[in-house]
Amino acid sequence: MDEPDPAVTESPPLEQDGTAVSPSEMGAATFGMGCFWGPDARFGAMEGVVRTRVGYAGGTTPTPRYHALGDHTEVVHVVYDPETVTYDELLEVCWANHDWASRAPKRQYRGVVLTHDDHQHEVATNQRATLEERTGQSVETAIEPFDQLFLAEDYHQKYELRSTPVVGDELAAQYGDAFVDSTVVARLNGFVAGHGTPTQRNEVLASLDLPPRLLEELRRRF
Ligand code: MHO
Repeated sequence: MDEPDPAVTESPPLEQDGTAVSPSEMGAATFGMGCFWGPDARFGAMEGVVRTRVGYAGGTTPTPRYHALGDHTEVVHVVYDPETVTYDELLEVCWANHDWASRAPKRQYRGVVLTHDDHQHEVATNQRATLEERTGQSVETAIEPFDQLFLAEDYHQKYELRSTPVVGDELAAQYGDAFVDSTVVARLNGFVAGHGTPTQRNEVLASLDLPPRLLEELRRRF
């Protein structure tokens, strides 16, 4: 198994594979929503999301790994273009796709919104208040300042796509080191999990320069 340096420093996100976007124009959002495989796919399919990564955050243990998490939690870390998708919208997807009303039995799977700045903190606390008012239930999901992301092992990144027969292995080989950070791979990971619209899927497939057999195989999957 690969053991990358777990402490992640921000490298420029990739807009379309290979095109660097200035990190200053991008927003980052981090959510703990239970097992991180599902949120990785869900956010990856969203327009405006330029990169997803899964990792461990929200704790103090120095170098968490999947089998030695310490006090960290599984999170999805999203880099997004604020001109296309807002933090409010990402956060709504977060509430709608995890069990915010219960306390997870393990800290590994707790609900947590890790905010990157004051604006995010304000949006998160406002949305939490609205949710409680609307439902009459209290929110157990924590809202805490983001500190650091420890990148999860390769086999957890884009898990849905990676574990799709044939295409997973072939795309991982095609993309190599770019697999984890690629916008297109994030979309495909979402599509194989059933997310995205037919228009979106066709657009992405049409933009891909892949062997016809691989494209055919992808089409069969969504
Ligand atoms: N359902 C999975 C959870 C893995 S997730 C990355 C399992 O039973 O192992 O924690």
